[in-house]
Amino acid sequence: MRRALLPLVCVASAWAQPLTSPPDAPDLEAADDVVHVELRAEVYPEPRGSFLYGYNQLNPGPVIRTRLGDTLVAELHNALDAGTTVHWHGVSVPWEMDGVTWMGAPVAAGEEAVYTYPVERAGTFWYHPHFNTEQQVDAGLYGVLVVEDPAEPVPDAELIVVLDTESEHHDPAPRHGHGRATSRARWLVNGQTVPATYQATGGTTVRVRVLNASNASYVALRWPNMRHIGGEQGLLPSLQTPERVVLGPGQRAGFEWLVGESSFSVSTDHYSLNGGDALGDPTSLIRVEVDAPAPAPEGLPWPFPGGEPTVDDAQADVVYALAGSDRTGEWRINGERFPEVTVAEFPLNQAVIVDVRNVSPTEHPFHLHGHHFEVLSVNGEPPPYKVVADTWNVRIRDHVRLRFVADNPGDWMTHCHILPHAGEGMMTVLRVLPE
Ligand SMILES: [Cu+2]
Repeated sequence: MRRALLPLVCVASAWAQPLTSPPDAPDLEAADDVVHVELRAEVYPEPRGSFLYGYNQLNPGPVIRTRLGDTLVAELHNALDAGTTVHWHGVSVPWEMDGVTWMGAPVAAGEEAVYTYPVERAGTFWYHPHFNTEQQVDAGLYGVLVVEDPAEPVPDAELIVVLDTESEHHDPAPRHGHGRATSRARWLVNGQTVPATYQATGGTTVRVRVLNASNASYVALRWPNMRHIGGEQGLLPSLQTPERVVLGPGQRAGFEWLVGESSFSVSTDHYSLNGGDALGDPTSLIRVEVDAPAPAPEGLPWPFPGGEPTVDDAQADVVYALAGSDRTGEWRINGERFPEVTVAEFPLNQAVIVDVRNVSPTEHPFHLHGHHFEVLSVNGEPPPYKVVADTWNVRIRDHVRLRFVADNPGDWMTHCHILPHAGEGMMTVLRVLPE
């Protein structure tokens, strides 16, 4: 009897395990301004949940935590049976560190590589392979990179939330059917099935950093009294209190929870990349339970930078038309299929206006490597506040104008972050010339 009971107890306690952030990667370097981490890309001996691969036997991979101005040294040990790379999504790294294989080869099975660069902007970034990306990210290779700004206040607690959907490897639907499946995605929070339970203490402030690491599914996050403080590239210009925040694949956001007397639920509306809201009750992702209820604190004094959206009516320097269809499974930028693409070239330090037009029947999170951009306008209207990002969701029929300073020489991928779309060719290259 006892014997039979034991496994049941284990299952029950695993089920009730409270939600925590993924662990930080240990810093192997004594120097204050260097963070040296190891990432071992491995096949799990047996698939873990729905994941086949992981960094350091973890899903999500470890959090790489740095401070503004640090130098990151990340050793990749490729223990997979396939080539891989590490791409640093949202970080303006030197081109050789970007982890793409447009002009080079991946890190072969059994080989090692060292990525090193200074971190020059605070924010919530992430890392993942950029080789066989659709398959390797889906299999579980990703983690969060935090760049802290010492000028920002320290909350009582921090929670890093990585959202992903159960692996699509076993999905019997054809590959280009992902778009239709997405509004019924089965979400995981830091690898746990939902709803996960987070224990918060009354009277405290929690800083929450959220990443959507899924291949092809959107979240439309909601909870009561939402306080949106951070974007992809540091703090927002001012505190925002939206009803909800939509995050497409690859996008991140930062929030502040002022924990008081009552528990609350973080949920997502069903959101289809075939056109936004979909039918059905919201899915609860996280149940925030309050122990020791106490009056909610005031918000922390975040050093919001302020600033209005930039006005720049200049003609676009490059136009990207996003086209394709679920029916054919063909996804193109300007009619071209990566890698047979026209490379747009720009002189160093030019301010570049990118005009993105979505003429397809699905939404596309548009991502630019090596730079951050400002959103000038969406369908002729400036955004409600200054938006600085590296990934922007271009809805069906949207016409978006983006502006960036081409200050990082190299050949930069620019692509849709719905990985099946990128894998089917929705990717191009933008070249910033050396001096
Ligand atoms: Cu797309």
